[in-house]
Amino acid sequence: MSIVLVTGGAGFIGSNFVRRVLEATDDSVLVLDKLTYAGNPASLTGLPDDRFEFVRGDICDRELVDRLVARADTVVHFAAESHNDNSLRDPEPFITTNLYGTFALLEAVRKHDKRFHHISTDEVYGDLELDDPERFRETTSYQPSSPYSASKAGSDHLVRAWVRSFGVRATISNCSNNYGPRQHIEKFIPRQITNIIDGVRPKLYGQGRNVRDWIHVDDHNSAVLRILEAGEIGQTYLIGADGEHDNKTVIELLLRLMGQPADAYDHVNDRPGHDLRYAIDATKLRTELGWVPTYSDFASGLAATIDWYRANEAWWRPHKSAVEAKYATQGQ
Ligand code: NAD
Ligand code: TDX
Repeated sequence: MSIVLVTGGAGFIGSNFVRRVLEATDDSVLVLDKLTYAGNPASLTGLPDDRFEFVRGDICDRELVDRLVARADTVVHFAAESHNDNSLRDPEPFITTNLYGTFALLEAVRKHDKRFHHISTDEVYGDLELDDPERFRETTSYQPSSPYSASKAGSDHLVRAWVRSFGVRATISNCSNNYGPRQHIEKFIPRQITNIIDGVRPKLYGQGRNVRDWIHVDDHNSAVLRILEAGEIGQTYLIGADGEHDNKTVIELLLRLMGQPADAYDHVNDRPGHDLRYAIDATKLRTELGWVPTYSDFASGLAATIDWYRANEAWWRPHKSAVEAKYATQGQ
């Protein structure tokens, strides 16, 4: 049995990862999370006391990070400022947390010689044309567009530099857009689900031709566990499940699944610099590590996600009005 330190474990993907580790392994989990607006303690209820510990703190706090890393066998680093729209309003926390916070963790795993896995995003590669036959691969050059994706790109470069210069035992994964339970309602899919529950028309940025490559959060996390088991130190693995859909199609599908007319949505102001298309080629992960996703049907994954938001209104309701008030100031 070993101890896994999970940064950002009260966030969307991190909290689902914590649950998966506790269910699928004998390991203990130590979460370090600052509980920003995006962290929700309600995502970590009902976990076994003898194998789970929560520490509220900042990944930029080097003394705290050093102490927690010393206790762990493996560090899985999810903590980040994660929302593009927020990074356009106020980039500073993205620079602090995503860059300096990753640096603080790297220095600690270097000192204590701990295995490190860095969670990153496909957005570091910029965007693709709609008709481009190429998809992102591990060899695609970095071309981030937003302050968020630039800060994640920088954090990936830090990890590679610490591997090469200091022999840190790290791997990186860059995943496409996740959906599933416990995703903050500022994000596209849960924002629209909770709008429809509230009788509010969903909001589509611009014409909605932008394509995202959707993957269920459990498939992302099964890939991360596989990389921890069998990934090669120093390597990057792209995670994706061939789930490309444009935003208009996703809104129409959500409306249909929730019993509404497919055209009952509003076009709102587009995101400045809005990336057109992301698409992942996960051949390396599939062939070298034998990973396969389990959610092959997007509509049924979405239906289960809708059920989760319907059944867990107490989880999201306290945040809804503040999220919508923020979007309203931007005509979104
Ligand atoms: P999230 O915003 O839901 O959660 C982030 C968590 O990190 C929150 O619990 C927050 O409190 C915590 N946090 C933020 N700043 C912190 C700090 N300074 N110290 C400690 N904790 C801090 O994000 P998410 O969607 O779960 O994303 C998790 C990771 O996965 C991020 O690194 C993100 O870049 C990456 N990622 C996300 C997606 C996606 O579709 N959501 C896709 C690919 C990669
Ligand atoms: O109300 C909305 N209407 C809309 O049309 C919102 C909130 C979004 N959108 C569009 C913008 C994007 O094209 O939907 C798409 C998805 O938007 P987000 O959920 O904000 O995700 P995205 O910007 O694609 O980034 C996500 O995937 C990659 C995560 O938030 C990142 O953390 C991850 O790195």
